[in-house]
Amino acid sequence: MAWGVDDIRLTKIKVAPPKAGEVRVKVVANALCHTDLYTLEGSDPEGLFPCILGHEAGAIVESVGEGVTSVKVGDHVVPCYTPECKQPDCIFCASKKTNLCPTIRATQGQGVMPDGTTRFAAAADGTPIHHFMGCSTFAEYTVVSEISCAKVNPMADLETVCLLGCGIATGLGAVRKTTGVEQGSTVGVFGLGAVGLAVIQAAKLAGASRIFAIDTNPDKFEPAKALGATDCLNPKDHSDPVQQVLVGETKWGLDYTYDCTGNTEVMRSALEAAHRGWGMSCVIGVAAAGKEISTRPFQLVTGRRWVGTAFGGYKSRTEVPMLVDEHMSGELPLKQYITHRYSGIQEITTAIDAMHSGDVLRAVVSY
Ligand code: NAD
Ligand code: AHE
Ligand code: ZN
Repeated sequence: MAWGVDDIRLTKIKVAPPKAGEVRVKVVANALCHTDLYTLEGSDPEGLFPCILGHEAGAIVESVGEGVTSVKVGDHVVPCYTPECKQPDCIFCASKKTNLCPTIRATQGQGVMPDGTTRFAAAADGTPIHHFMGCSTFAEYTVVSEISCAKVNPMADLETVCLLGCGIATGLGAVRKTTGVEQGSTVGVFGLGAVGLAVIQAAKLAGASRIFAIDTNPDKFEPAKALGATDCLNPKDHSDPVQQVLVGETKWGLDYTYDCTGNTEVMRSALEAAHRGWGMSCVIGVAAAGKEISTRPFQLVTGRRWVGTAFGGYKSRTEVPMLVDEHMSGELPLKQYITHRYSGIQEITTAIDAMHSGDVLRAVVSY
C-alpha cells in the first residue's frame, strides 16, 4: 500500500513521562529529511504505523528518568538516531572503526523504547503509537533514550543545529570519517540534496582538487557550485552512462564517489566511476525495501572499494557537540541548507508538500 502526505494526521497525543534511562524533551525545531518521506511512503521495511516520524531536531530537556546523569532539565540537545552508549563492554563504542552502537537498535527498529513499550498514545482513545528511529520529533514533546541525546552548546541556535541530527552530519562524516578524503583528491557526488551538498562542503574543506556534482535536476547546480563543486553534470544530457562520461573526463575515474540518491542504479554508477586501483565509493542513500545493488565483480577485483555509512560514522554523543562547536566558530556554515522555514507543528504537511517540488534542501519547522 502506498502512503503519503494525506495519511498524516495532526492529532493530540499523550506523551508518558520518561522511564529509567530515558529523557523527555520539548522539541524546538525539526528539519525534514528525505528518509521521513521514504518511510511515510511505505518504502522502509521497518516502517511501522501509526507512528510519529521525524529525526532531525533541536530540543530542550523537560524531564529525565531514573538514573539519567548525562543530561539535566533545561539542557539543549540534538536527538540522534544512532546512539552511543559509551559502556566499557560495548565493543562498538570502544572501537574507532564504527559508530554503530547496537544497544537499543533492535527495539528502535520495532518502534518501541528499550523496555518494549511506547511512550505515545492517542489522547482520544489511548491507541498506542510507535516511535520512529528512536527520535519521533514530529511532536512537541518526545521521549528518547539518554544514550541518543547529544548535549550541545546552549548558545547554539537550535533552529539551525537541528540539521546536525542527520543529513548534514551524514554528508560531512561520509567524507571526513568513512572515506577520509585527502587534499588534492578527486570527488564525485551523485544527488545534490542536502546530504550530497554536505559531501561537497566537506570535500572542499578537505582540499579536494576537483568535485563533480551530478544530478538530474539542474536547479541543484548553483548551490553545489557555491559550496565548491568544480564540474556539474546532468546524466540526462549524455547518451553514454554517466560513469563512462566521468571516467572519460578523468582518464581512470574519481578517487572518491558518493551515492546520495538511494537509487540502486546510481549506486552502481558511482562505484563504476571510482578510480581503477584505489577508488572508493560510499553508499549514503537509503534504498527502498527489496532493492539490491549489483556490479561486475571485476570492478572490485580491479581495486575499487564499495563502502557505506550510517550517520557519517559519527559517534553521536561525542561528535555532534563538536560539529555544533565547529559551526559556532564560523568554520562550518549551515544556513545555506535551510531553503524553507515554517512556524507551527501543523506546517509539517506543508513542508512535506514542498519537498515534493524538488527545490527544498532542508525545510525547518519551528514548533
Ligand atoms: P533529497 O531527496 O533532498 O536529494 C536527492 C537528490 O538526488 C535530489 O537532488 C534529486 O534530484 C537527486 N537524484 C534523484 N535521482 C537521481 C539520479 N538518477 N541521478 C542523479 N541525481 C538524482 O535527499 P537528501 O535528504 O539529500 O537524502 C539523500 C539520501 O540520503 C536519501 O536516500 C536519504 O534517505 C539518505 N540518507 C542517508 C543517511 C545515512 O546515514 N546513510 C542519512 C541521511 C539521509
Ligand atoms: N530501516 C531501513 C534502513 C533505513 C536506513 O538505512 N537508515 C539509515 C539512516 S537514514 C537517515 O536519514 C541508517 O543509518 N541506518 C542504520 C540503522 O541502524 O538504522 C531498513 O532497510 O530496514
Ligand atoms: Zn535522516
